[in-house]
Amino acid sequence: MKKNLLLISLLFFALKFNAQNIIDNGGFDDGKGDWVTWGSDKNVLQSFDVVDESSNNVAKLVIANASGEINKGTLKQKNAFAGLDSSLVYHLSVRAKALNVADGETAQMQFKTKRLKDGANAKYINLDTYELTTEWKKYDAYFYKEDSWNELLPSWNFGAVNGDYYFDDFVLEVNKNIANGNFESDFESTWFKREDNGTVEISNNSVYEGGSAAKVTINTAGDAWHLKLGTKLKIPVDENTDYSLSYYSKSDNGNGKIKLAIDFIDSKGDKIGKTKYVEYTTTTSYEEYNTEFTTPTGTKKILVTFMLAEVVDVIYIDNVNLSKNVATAIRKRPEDNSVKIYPNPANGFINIAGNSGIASVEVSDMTGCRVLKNANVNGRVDISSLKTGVYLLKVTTEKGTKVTKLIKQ
Ligand SMILES: [Ca+2]
Ligand SMILES: [Ca+2]
Repeated sequence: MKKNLLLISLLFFALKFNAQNIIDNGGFDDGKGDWVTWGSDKNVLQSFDVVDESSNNVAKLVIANASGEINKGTLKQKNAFAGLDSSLVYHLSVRAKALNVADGETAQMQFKTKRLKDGANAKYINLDTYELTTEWKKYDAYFYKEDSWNELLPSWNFGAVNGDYYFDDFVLEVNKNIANGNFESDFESTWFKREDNGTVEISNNSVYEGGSAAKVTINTAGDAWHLKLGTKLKIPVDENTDYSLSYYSKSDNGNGKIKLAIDFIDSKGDKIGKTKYVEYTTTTSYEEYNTEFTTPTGTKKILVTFMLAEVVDVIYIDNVNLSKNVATAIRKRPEDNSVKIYPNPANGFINIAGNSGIASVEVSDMTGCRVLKNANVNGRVDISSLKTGVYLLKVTTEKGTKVTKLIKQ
């Protein structure tokens, strides 16, 4: 059920995204396209060409007479993009490398983007800088659209040291709504850490999914506030809405404690309401932990912090995900009292009648385990496979739900 919801929301994002051509010709396969260089210092940025590298077009920019300033070479899209949605996280990635860099020097690049308000008041946001190597490598950046932006102009700064800079496969896409919740890349620009009496790092070992997980080593037990892993970016949410925050976690000794804090932030950036705290104790194998909460009136964004210093252990966290709690919304469907079930007690079949169409019938035992699910019900359900006993029968109709006790004889 949860996977289906995830697929549906991903499909929704994909459809939404496909309607917007955010980065044009990011692979340079049609030449330069709408890519232009910026800055008039031809003495530093010598050339911009699209070159064929093993039957693949890539951008090549040559820097000479470098002054040490990273913004002396900029490659950017010609046209700003106006369609960003402040409720989504964006993931910008590019492959890059640098050749002919002098020994002892390091070529860097920096994601930089121009934000515009009503076509004026241009300001810039800089995300982290990234060190390039002589091998092609993918670099990632994550960001949210701030409410004050109307447009966004993706660009990359580089050029602090002399060399030949190569770029390919610029992609700007919608991300799941926790930036880098899989800890797969660019940890520093999306998560903050506090490291008193321990370390917070990215690990390639004991990963739940993908190549990396967050690893928190607690050397001295004490106050959970002394060791933290938290979202650096505030996560946009809707007010008065049910959410579900989930993650996978385990610990080496099986007693690592996690205190999760969720802070609610208003439009001015101030905390409102009470911080929601939930405590979990991990086991030695990965399990999913899930926290449901409702955003107070006035909430614009949230911050999520894992606090982890109460017990000496090594804790791993992976796949942090936030989703609107559709399951809760379904549970809150109105009761449909027109539904009648007979006979009850029963042993072979039960009949279900009501004023609106029946979508599904579920039977659970008294411990909550589902023992029977039947879609496409034509008013009659076979319960002969159930053991004698008391069950809960849930009928979902077009109007709502009806839950009643069912006795199998
Ligand atoms: Ca290409
Ligand atoms: Ca991962």
